Amino acid sequence: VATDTAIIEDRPAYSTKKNTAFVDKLDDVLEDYEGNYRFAPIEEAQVSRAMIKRYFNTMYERAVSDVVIVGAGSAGLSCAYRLATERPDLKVTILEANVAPGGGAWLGGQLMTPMVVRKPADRFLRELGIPYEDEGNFVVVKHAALFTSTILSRVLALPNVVLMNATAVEDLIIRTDFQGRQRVAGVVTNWTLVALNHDTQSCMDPNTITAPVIISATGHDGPMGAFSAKRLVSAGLLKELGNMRGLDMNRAEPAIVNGTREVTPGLILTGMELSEHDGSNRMGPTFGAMMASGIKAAKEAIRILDS
Ligand code: AHZ
Repeated sequence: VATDTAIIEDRPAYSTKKNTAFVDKLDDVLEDYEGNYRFAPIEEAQVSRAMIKRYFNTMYERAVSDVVIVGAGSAGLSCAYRLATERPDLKVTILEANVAPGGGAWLGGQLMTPMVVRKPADRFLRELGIPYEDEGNFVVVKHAALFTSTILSRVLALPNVVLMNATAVEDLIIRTDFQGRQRVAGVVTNWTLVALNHDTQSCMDPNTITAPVIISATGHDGPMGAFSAKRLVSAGLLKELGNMRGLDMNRAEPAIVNGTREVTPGLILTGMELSEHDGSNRMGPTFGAMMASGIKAAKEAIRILDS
């Protein structure tokens, strides 16, 4: 009786004369086959195993990470890019509750597509090779998705980065040392579809990832936002939330960048989550502070890890 692995492995390699010839353009094959386009054969189980093996190996390996970034919006992605390029030795694990990473950075303001970035944050756009129009004190990227898709592709191409989307952080791991000091030492995770159904199903226990540094970039309050800041309050590590104040672009952007820091041992806040923690203003649709705050959070993480 053949085992299922034998069935898969006994298949001859796909080799027709035309297919073994090196072609670097799919168009050439399409033309060659003149309406008889074929794929190399595959077993359904090979597809399942190709995904399962990698996904669960990744979960296994990243159960202990060097840095976990919670939230893949503009701040979280900017942070991941700087951290993982500057320190290729670090295992950087990004957890994003949504299926689509990118947070609010697929659009500019009021569902319009251009993205405004105040100087000097335009330097980051040049570093990433993202074109823009210069308007003097600020620049405009023609479509926010150009920024987000570019930084996402750069981040995902880095070998030390893992992004687990559709995965929500449900809680923080908080340890107390022998002197009674508390430290954030990891995150409690669940697939978002599970996290959204705790009210409808009996106990569906979570999973964990431990790391010496957690960077929370979950945005301002909303269905999922400001997650870690709110948890600090309910865990007794923060007396109360500052609550995000009204819109003031000139106050808000420097406040977020300059305030980016380790707010409690082991936990760095970046991006708009910080406005809920500190009670700083919102800036509305200008994104330079998200990039600069993410970069500052990366530097802060490196400082903590190296200390
Ligand atoms: O899905 C969220 C989003 O992609 C994700 N997230 C939130 N809670 C999570 C959780 N587990 C995992 N518990 C979670 N992921 O975090 C991401 C936050 O992205 P964002 O774009 O909302 O925040 P940001 O701080 O990167 O950027 C804010 C952009 C804003 S808001 C604003 C204003 O309202 O004035 N102005 C700007 C520039």
